[in-house]
Amino acid sequence: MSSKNNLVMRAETALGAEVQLAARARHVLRQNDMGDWTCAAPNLYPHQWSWDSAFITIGLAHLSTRRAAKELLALFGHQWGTGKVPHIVFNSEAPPDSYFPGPEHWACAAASPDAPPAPPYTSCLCQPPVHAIAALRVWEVAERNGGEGVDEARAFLRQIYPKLLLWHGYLMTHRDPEGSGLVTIYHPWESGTDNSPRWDAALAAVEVGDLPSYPRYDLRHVANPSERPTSADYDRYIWLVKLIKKASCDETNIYRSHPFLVKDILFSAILVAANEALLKIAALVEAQDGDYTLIANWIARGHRGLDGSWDPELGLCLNYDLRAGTPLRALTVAGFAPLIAGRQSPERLEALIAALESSAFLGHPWLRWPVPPSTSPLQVGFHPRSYWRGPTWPVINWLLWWSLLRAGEPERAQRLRQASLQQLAFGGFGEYFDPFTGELLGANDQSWTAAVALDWLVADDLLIAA
Ligand code: 9WN
Repeated sequence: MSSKNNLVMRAETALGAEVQLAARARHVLRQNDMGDWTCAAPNLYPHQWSWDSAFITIGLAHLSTRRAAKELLALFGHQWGTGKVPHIVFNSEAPPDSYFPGPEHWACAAASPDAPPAPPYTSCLCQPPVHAIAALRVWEVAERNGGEGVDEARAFLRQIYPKLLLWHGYLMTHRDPEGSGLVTIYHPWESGTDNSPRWDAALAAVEVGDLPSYPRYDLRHVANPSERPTSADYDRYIWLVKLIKKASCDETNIYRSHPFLVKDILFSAILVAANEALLKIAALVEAQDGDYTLIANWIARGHRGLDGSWDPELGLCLNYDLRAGTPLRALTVAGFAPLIAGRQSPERLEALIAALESSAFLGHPWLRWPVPPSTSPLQVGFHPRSYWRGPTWPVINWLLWWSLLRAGEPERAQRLRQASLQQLAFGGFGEYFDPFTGELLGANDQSWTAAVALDWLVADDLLIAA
C-alpha cells in the first residue's frame, strides 16, 4: 500500500475514534440530564455543583444552545441576595443518604436573609466563577451555528448578564475587602481543588473541636478510600462548615472570626478571565456605560493581585494565608494562574511555559501522557491517586488548553488537547486519573469531563479571541 493511502487510513481511523468519543460524551451528558440542570455525577454527586454546571454548559452548547442556557439560568435561579452563587444546589429528590453534608445539614443557610427561597436548599459556600466564560461559549456556538439560535442566545445573554455582574461584584467586594485583586475563600471546597497540598499549612492551623460522628457516603462510590480526602481532612472540612453556620453564613462575621481565610490564586485568575468574558457580553447586550469601566477596573485589580503573588524562583504564583500572613508554597497547577488570567507579558508567559514543560509538570518522565498532574510529583504530599494531590483533572486541562490558545500558543494547546483526549479514550469519562498509569479514579461518567471532551472534539473551528 502506498504511504499516501496509509496516511489517509490512519487519519480516517483517528477521525472515527473521535466521532465515537464524542458520541459517548453526548451519552453521558444526556444520561445525567435532570431536565434543566445536570447532576455532577450519577452516584457520588447527585446535586448541582456551581463550577461543574459552568463546564457542563460549555459541553451542552454543542448539543443545544437552548439547553445549555437553561443550565446556567437554573443555577443562577438560586443566587443569593448578595450576588453569591452557591457551590451546591441540592436536589430535593436525591435519597437522603446519597451525599454528606446534604441539604438537611445546610438547611440553616436558608435562614440567612440573603438566601434564596428554599427548598431546594443551597450550601452557603461558592466555587470558581467559570460561568461568564460558559455564557460566552453559548453565544460563540450559537453564532457559529447561525439561524434562530442567535437571537435566542442574545436574549439569554441579556437575561444572564445582570446576574453575572452581581456575582462578580460579590466576589470583588465581600471576598476582597482589602482590594487586593485576590479572592478570599473560607473553605477548601470553595477552591474546587479540595485536598490540594496548597491548603495543607493553612488547614493544619485549624483546630477541630467537638464533632458528632458523620457518615462518609463518598467512600461507597470509589474503588479505594485513598482516592478521596482522608478522615483528618474531612474532620476539618466539617468543622469549618460548622463554624460558617455558627457565623450565620454572614460575610462580616466569617471574616472576623474564621480560622481559614486564604487568598486563592486559581479562583482569582478564573475571575479575571471571567471578567474578560463579561466585558464581551456587556458589549453584546449593550450594557450601560459605567459597566465597562467597572469591569475593566476589576480586571486590572485582578492582574495586580496575581502579579503580587508571583514567585520568580518557582515561575509560579502562590496562594496566601491571610490568618498566618504568609504565602503558601506549593507546586500545583493553581500556580499557572497568570496563564489562565490572560494578557501576561512575554517574559511572564515564557516563565510559565518553562514551568509547565519542566520535569515538575508535563516533562516528568513517569507521566503516561503529557497532561499536568494537579500537584507536581516533586511536591511534598504528592499522591498519584489521591484526588487533588496528584491525579490529572480533565477540566483543569481544558482551562490550560483554552488559556494557551488565548496566549497565542496554538501548537502547545493542540498537544495538550490531543494528550487529554487520548487519556479519555483510554480511561473513559472519569472524574480524575492517575497521571502515571492513566487509570480512571473517583466517579465514572462525570458530567464536566464529558462536557470538556465534547468541546475539544467539536470546537476546533471556533474562533477564540485572544
Ligand atoms: C465538594 C463536584 C465537586 C467538584 C469539586 C470536587 C468535588 C466535592 C466533594 O466534587 O468536591 O464540593 O464532595 O468532594 O473537588 O471540584 O465541583 O464534581
